[in-house]
Amino acid sequence: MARNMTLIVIPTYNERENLTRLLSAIKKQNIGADVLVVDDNSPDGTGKIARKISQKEKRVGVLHRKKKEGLGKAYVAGFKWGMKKGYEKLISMDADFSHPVEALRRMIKLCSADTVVTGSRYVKGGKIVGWSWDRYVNSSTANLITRLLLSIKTKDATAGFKCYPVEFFEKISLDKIRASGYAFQVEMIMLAQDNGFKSVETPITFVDRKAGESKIQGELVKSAKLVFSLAAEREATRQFVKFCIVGAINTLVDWLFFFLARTSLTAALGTRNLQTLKQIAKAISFIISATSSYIMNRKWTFRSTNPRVARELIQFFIVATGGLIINSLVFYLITAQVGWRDIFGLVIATAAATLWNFVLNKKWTFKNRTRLTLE
Ligand SMILES: Nc1nc2c(ncn2[C@@H]2O[C@H](COP(=O)(O)OP(=O)(O)O)[C@@H](O)[C@H]2O)c(=O)[nH]1
Ligand SMILES: [Mg+2]
Repeated sequence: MARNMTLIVIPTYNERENLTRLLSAIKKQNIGADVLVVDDNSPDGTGKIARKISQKEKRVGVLHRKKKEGLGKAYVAGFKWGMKKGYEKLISMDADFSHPVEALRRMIKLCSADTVVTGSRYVKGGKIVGWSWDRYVNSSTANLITRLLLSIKTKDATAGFKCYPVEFFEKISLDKIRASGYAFQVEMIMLAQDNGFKSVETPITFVDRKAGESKIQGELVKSAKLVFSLAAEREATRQFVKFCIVGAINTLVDWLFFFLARTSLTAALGTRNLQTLKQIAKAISFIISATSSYIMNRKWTFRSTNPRVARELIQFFIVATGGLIINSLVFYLITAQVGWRDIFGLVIATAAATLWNFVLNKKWTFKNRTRLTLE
């Protein structure tokens, strides 16, 4: 294989009907890139076909692997090979013509030392051809959930058609990649974002395969699990879950102390001023539950070591008061203005207040900790 700037890595598993045609379609593009086929010992003989072509074409190489270990592992092996050979840009591409060869030149051009390029289905101009309605819904929903869970900015987070600068592989460690299968693509774009690489998307028309079979069946659950565990490892997600647990516990604390205070107040002072006593009981339970919530969030959720506890506590109370106002305001708007049922008002108001409390406490009250969330 000639030393070249760009390497296109194509993992294959039973792609005999596609590979020969794809390799000549790439050749016709005249982009001067080399190609590495990574075959997992395909039972249909794709590996042998690849070997034959590579003997004729100096721009084509093959990596034969012993057994099917998944898309992610095949890519890791291919990228490592390419790094060792000194390529500057590395492309991931499927063997089934879903990724248009016409986009290759554009992607290589857009890719630079600090920019990862995605051939994207979900930006303006991007299209999907040949997918049934339900496959489209499944894929775009999975894409959306993945983006939300991992806060990925790239619109096509599950895209498999990408061009990476070698600097990206030098910065991350390919041995630390967790995904062996389809979640690999998600993990890669997440790593690019987390490591400060720019993400550029160029629209492509994704065409469903006409020959051979998709290998995605049975992979979906595995990939979803990995996305969830990646999300669970993100400090921001962990903090949010902890914050919600603290919130739930202290709602109970709030109720408990409200009843205790109301009972003892009415026992001592009688029920003549019941409304006033209730308000006092509510204030007492708010102070107690907010303080306990502050302690739990300081120690557990945000692990704050800020010595200025009084100041933190005051900030926490200001945020909590704001949360209460938002809670009642949203509830009022939803029920009285929009006219929805109380239960919807309750749910949306609680969600809005929780979000407000979380974001403000994270960015303001306990902000001395945010430094460490990049890990
Ligand atoms: N080497 C290798 N390639 C794989 C494996 N699983 C899928 N592929 C290849 O990865 C690409 C994408 O797979 P495909 O079945 O088209 O997935 P889909 O487009 O999501 O249905 C194709 O080129 C497959 O041949 C695997 O376990 N090992
Ligand atoms: Mg495919």
